[in-house]
Amino acid sequence: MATKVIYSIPNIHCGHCVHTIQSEVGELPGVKSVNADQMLRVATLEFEPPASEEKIKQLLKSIDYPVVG
Ligand SMILES: [Cu+2]
Repeated sequence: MATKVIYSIPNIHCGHCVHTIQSEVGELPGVKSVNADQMLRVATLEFEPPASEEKIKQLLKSIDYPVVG
């Protein structure tokens, strides 16, 4: 069963950020969907194993889009 999460990512500030997040996180095995919102500065994701919140957050941090909160 897929898990749905919404992450606050204050570093999102343009369409390039949205594209980077969607392509990088989308390549993580187990990630079913990822939609970043430039206005709200959030990313909505659906994933299942082997992806995990920890792995997704680590990846986002490594590409300079750390999750806040
Ligand atoms: Cu940007």
